[in-house]
Amino acid sequence: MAIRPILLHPDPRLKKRCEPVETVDEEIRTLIADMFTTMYDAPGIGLAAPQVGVLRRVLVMDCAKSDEEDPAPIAMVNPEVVWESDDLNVHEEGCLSIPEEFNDVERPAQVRVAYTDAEGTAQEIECDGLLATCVQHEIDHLNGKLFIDYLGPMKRQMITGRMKKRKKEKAAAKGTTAKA
Ligand code: K1U
Ligand code: ZN
Repeated sequence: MAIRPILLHPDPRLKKRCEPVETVDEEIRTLIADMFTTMYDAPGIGLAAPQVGVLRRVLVMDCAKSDEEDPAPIAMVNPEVVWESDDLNVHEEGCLSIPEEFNDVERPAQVRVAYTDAEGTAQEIECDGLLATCVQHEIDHLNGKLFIDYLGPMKRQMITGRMKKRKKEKAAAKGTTAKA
């Protein structure tokens, strides 16, 4: 189980719609295992495949509330929101591809998601609270959408400007050139 590098915004791969997975095979199971390792190492509560440069419809999450609570890992292949509530919820969101930036985002408070699990079995789950926020954030990644796309253009441009600067500084420290 390997830690894979997480792509940082702006990167054209984070703006692409990802391709569905046809068969949950060993390659997909290795991707899922690596994504859990990468997410826990970051640390984060979710991670989508495009964030590690793989443009397939795969995500992982663990929204367990605290270190005292048992881990609650969930891997989803080809997730689809099949129902969403009319009532909305505002939650502060962060993103491992946009570190150190946090903003409130309004989304449906509850969603029902159909997906295939790591064994290739069809599943359906009803999500609310942080899990509902997180699963919608991760499914957005699979459609090339970032949480900053919900913000006004001024806020979005400010965050993108700060990220470009940080990427340049990081690349300079490593002696490489920042892409995008
Ligand atoms: O998709 C991602 O970039 C992961 C992101 C998921 C997310 C967080 C908050 C609201 C919606 C979606 C993160 O995990 S950011 C890091 C984070 O939230 C966190 C990190 C350590 C402990 C607890 C939370
Ligand atoms: Zn994210």
